[in-house]
Amino acid sequence: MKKIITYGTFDLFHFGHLRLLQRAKALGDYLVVAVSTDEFNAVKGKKCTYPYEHRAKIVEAIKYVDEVIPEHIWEQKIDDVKTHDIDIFVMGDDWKGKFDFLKDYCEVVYLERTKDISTTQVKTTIINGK
Ligand code: C2G
Repeated sequence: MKKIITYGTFDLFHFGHLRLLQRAKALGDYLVVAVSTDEFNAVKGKKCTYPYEHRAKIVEAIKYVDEVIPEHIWEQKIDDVKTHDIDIFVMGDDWKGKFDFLKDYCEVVYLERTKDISTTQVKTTIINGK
């Protein structure tokens, strides 16, 4: 069984998130998603609309996702890859190169980011009412 892992905040879940998870799952048989906790998002400088519990439950409900774990710190990735026996680490290509150190432990794949959608854009659209 080929196991995949990816990480993210997944706030205000949108089509870009869905396409990332869909393409990540297509690379293997089992997809683990590490969802950033509210505390870790503060470290990332991200203010979430939805709390961790809600973001994790929404991601867990996505048919491509097999398991959700919390992302507490930047440094947990090597342990996660080992603990979950991961074959492929996947991120959107806005992170290209940032996690190449994981190549010592698993395959690293950066998938093209979906254009013209982001959590920030969703918020702006709602605020501006258009
Ligand atoms: N993404 C995408 N297309 C978009 C928006 C996001 O492919 N239009 C991808 C991102 O590249 C990322 C995933 O969806 O792989 C989750 O995006 P975010 O929730 O913004 O995650 P981020 O804040 O980048 O957290 O340790 C890694 C971090 O936790 C990543």
